[in-house]
Parts: sequence; C-alpha cells; structure tokens
Amino acid sequence: MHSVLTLILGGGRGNRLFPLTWTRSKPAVPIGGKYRLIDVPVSNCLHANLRQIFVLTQFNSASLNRHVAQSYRLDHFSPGFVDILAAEQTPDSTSWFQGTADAVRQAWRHFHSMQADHILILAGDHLYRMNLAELITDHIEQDAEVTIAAQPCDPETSTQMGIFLFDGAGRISGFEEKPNLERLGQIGQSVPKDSRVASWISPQRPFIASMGIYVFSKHVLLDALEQYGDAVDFGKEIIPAVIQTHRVRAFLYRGYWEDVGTMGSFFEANLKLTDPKPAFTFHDAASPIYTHPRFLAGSTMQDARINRAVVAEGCVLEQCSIDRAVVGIRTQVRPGATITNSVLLGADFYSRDIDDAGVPLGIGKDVVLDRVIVDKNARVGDGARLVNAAGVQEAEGNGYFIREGLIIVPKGATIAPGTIV
Ligand code: ADQ
Ligand code: ADP
Repeated sequence: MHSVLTLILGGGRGNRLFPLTWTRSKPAVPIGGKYRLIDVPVSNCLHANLRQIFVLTQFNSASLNRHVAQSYRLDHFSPGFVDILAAEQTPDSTSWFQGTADAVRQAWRHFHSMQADHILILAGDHLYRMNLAELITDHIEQDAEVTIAAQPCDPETSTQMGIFLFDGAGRISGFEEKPNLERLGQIGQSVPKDSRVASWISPQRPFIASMGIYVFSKHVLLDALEQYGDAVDFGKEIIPAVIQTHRVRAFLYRGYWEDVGTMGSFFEANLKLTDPKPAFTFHDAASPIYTHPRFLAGSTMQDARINRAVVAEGCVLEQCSIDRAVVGIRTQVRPGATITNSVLLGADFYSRDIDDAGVPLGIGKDVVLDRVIVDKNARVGDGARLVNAAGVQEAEGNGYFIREGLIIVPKGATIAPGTIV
C-alpha cells in the first residue's frame, strides 16, 4: 500500500449541500453528531494502511484545516500525511476546479514527483466502510490499468450514477454518466446470463453503477489527463474514454455505501444512524471511523424523553422530547422543546450568552422541530415552530433556508422567538 497515493475529491463550486457549505468546505461538514465527512474516507484509508492522502478542495476553510491538523497526526516513523490542496491561482490557471478531473490535473504538480505506482481517487461525500486494500490488490492482481468500484443499482438511482455497458462476452464495453430512464431502458439487461457480472445483478437492481471510486495506474492517469486535455470530469469524460483504450475493471462491492452529497441523502443517512439496527455505524470496533478527539463531558439529560437518537458528548437536554434525531456535540435543548426527525450539528462552544435578539445558543423553550437540520452555533428562539407545514420545497427566510423540503438553519444563524415556518 506504500505505492498508492490517495486523492479525496472534496467538492465542487455549485454545491448541493449549501448552506451547510456556506462557511466551510464540504469535507468539513459534520455528520453523525461528532464526525465530519472527511473522517469516512480518511479512516477507510488508514485501516488499509494507505497513508499518503491529499484532500482536493475548492476552498480551504478554517474548520477543515483545524480538523485535519488536529485529527490526523500520523506517526513520524513511516511515510504518511493527510494534506489539503485547495484550488489556487497559478501562472497557468486562474480558475477554480472545473470538475473532478480538472481538480486532479490542477493539483498534479503537487505530487507528480512522489513515489507512487497507483493513484486511488475517492469522493469526499460517501458513507461506507470498505476494505480499500482489497480494491488495490484486485487492481494489481488482475493487471488492470483502471479499476472502478461498482454496485448493482435500481433504475431510479441509476439515473444519478455512471452506468457500465457490457458486451456479449460480459466484458465492459462502455460507460454512460447519469443516463435518463429512457436511455436505461435501451441499455436494458445487456449482461449475458453466463457471465461473471450476471451473478452481480438482480431484477430489482439490473444495472452496474460506478461508485465514483477509482484506482488508476499512475502513468495511465497522467496520460489520460494529458490526452484528453479538455476533459474536466471523470464520470462524463475520462472514464468513457479510457474504457475504449485501456484495461478497465469493475470491482464489485456489496456492503453499505451511500452518496451523501445532496441535502436529502445527507439528512436521511444521518437519521438512519438512529435505526435499531443501522446499516452503517461509526463505532465498528474492528475499523472505527476516526475523528478529532475531544475532552467533552458526557451529555446530561433531565426529565427528557428520548426515542431513537444519537446523542453526542457534551449536550444538555432539559425536559424535552426527542424522537428520531441526531444531536451533535454541545447541543443545548431547553424545556418543552419537541424535536422529531431532525439533525442538530451541535456547537463549537458552550455559552449561556444571548445574542442581540436576546436568543441563547441552542434550541429554545417550547420549540417544535420536524425535518430540520440545525447547523452549528445556531440559536432557535423560544416558541419557534419549524415544521414546513406548507410542504415548500425550496425557499429562503429570516435565518433559514428550505432545500428539498427540509428546513436548514445555517451555522451561527438566529431564528427569532415565535417564528413559524
Ligand atoms: P457525482 O457524485 O454526481 O457522480 P461529481 O459531482 O463529479 O459526481 O462528484 C464526485 C466527487 O467529487 C464528490 O465527492 C464531489 O464532492 C467531488 N467534486 C465534484 N466536483 C469537484 C471539484 N470541482 N473539485 C473537487 N472535488 C469535486 C460520481 C461519478 C458517477 C458515480 C457517482 C457515485 O461521476 O459516475 O456513479 O459519483 O456517487
Ligand atoms: P470542532 O472540532 O467541532 O471544531 P473543537 O473541539 O475543535 O470543535 O472546538 C471548536 C472550536 O471553537 C475551537 O477552535 C475553539 O477555539 C472554538 N471556540 C471555543 N469557544 C468559542 C467561543 N466562545 N466562540 C467561538 N469559538 C469558540
């Protein structure tokens, strides 16, 4: 694994997680009450002994820098680092990363001289626990030039994914990024029944989708980025092109995997952590997801009714009712609050101070939240009722946004007492 360099794609400009990415880059978005998105791919790498990691990001937010610097101090006795590479102006380029391939191309000068035979490219917004060493080993043993992690997929989800095409012998013959349902109908079950790939699919999941996780032999990646100099995206351009010219393999992964890069999927993935038997947990003893170690006291709860929740450390929950929620570090919830199907990202500090509008940090008295994401350091004033009763899909208001039907209170925002949404 020493010959592998890992690049984690940290998010583009037009961000589907806005406003969670208003003041921070996407890898720093909190998840699961106490982690950040970047912890998932980095932990997967460290468990596979992949220790040369760059995070490619559009902008270099203070919280991402602080989090990576405080969390991933690798030991000094073996080569290893987690470094952030942000888009930057250079004599050759004044622009931000135009897409995933452009991000890698622009960042190349930072690692072109490093000793590596293989480049592993991961997304920064996936929730999964995968033995990446198996992926790399398969790539090497099968003498592939590009290996793409893949999962069987249902038709509806397939419209949001890159889909493999197969020839009559079951070999990969093409790749289409996000085909529409009509096109999927044409692609149909092109997989021949006696092929290896046939055992991967089912009537419910008839398509093989790329997980956006790639292993490239280093020279192949460099050649492709140079040869297709105008290509800005892996899924749309580079992958379909290299399939025609190189040995490309699909590596089947059957475990839990979720792209949490949209507000809806991010929200649902958080809430699924509260399931009695969650498909994914952060606390697997054999391969834990690492994060920034903190010295927070346990959460205190007084006369609180809590059903199906993940409650992180340092919270104070008073006489409230919580039903299916993720409650992030240092959250304060005051008496009479009712929180249902919501994700509270917590706070960076404890404070009993009130802001100019007289609203204290956290969730105020008698507040009702349903299908709400409350970002860090936000203040929801007493008696506010955030339930989106009208079922609005997209909107903006005083101290909140509505995206995909979810109310999002941005970091540090205040919802005035008595507000009804
Ligand atoms: P998407 O996830 O839709 O599809 P994309 O938006 O390119 O593709 O994002 C891939 C990863 O790169 C994400 O982690 C994203 O945050 C990051 N990223 C996007 N633009 C970036 C930029 N300019 N700079 C840095 N990072 C950037 C991809 C593949 C599909 C595959 C799905 C699986 O293209 O083929 O099926 O992932 O989720
Ligand atoms: P996280 O990892 O979620 O950022 P940390 O444990 O690193 O949480 O601490 C949060 C950050 O908030 C720290 O950098 C700390 O300096 C900062 N902080 C602490 N108290 C306050 C405060 N009263 N106002 C603003 N920021 C604070």
